[in-house]
Amino acid sequence: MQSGEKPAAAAEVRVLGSWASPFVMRVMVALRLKGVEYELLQETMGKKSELLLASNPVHKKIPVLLHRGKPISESLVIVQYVDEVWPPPASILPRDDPYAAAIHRFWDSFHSCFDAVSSKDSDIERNRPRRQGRSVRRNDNCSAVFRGGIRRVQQREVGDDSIGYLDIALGSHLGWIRAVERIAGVELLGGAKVPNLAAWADRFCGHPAVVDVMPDVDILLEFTAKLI
Ligand SMILES: N[C@@H](CCC(=O)N[C@@H](CS)C(=O)NCC(=O)O)C(=O)O
Repeated sequence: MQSGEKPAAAAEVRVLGSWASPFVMRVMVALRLKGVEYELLQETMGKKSELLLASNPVHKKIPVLLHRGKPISESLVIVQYVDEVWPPPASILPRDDPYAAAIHRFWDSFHSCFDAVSSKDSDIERNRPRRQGRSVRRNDNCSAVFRGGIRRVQQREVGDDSIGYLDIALGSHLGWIRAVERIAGVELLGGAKVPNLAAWADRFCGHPAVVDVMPDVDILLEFTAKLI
């Protein structure tokens, strides 16, 4: 259990996941924003528990949210479920503005480009140094996509440090993006190159709902080294 994780009362809310997964992180951040207590059931890398196979028989992937025993899969589906089940004041998607909510959902559809960087089949994770630079360059246009998405979330009022759906969808990848920067020796989110984006990333990582679950880069690097 990561520091800060709270055991749920009678395990009403459980998350099948792993501390290192950006998709699981989305769920943990959403629950924390809402102040919902949950229990994280750590899945072991390379193995799938009976509970996971029974709860997500279609994709067999984490995260799965178990709410009073009922399973829900797909991180962003879970984030929207959490937003609907647990009431404001913390709202994840704009409640009274369907257009703004649609824009958030539009931008989240680009998250898949980050999967290419962090998936276990990527050149980076398979430690193919000559191809790593190419992989990162190919994925550098991700930061352009990222900027587009973040521009949308930055249209909130000055001084409003709240985080919402798109922050969660994109920001949960920041730990791995920083790990990739270190592995490949490139700067994707550097303050000199993309100052607004870097400021957003720092703000997201420092948010009380995020700070205890955002994995430390050194620990992610150790974790990656064990995989390859
Ligand atoms: N689209 C899924 C992606 C989930 C995903 O890729 N989870 C990874 C862990 S980061 C997983 O369970 N991998 C195991 C596998 O692919 O068998 C979501 O958003 O929940």
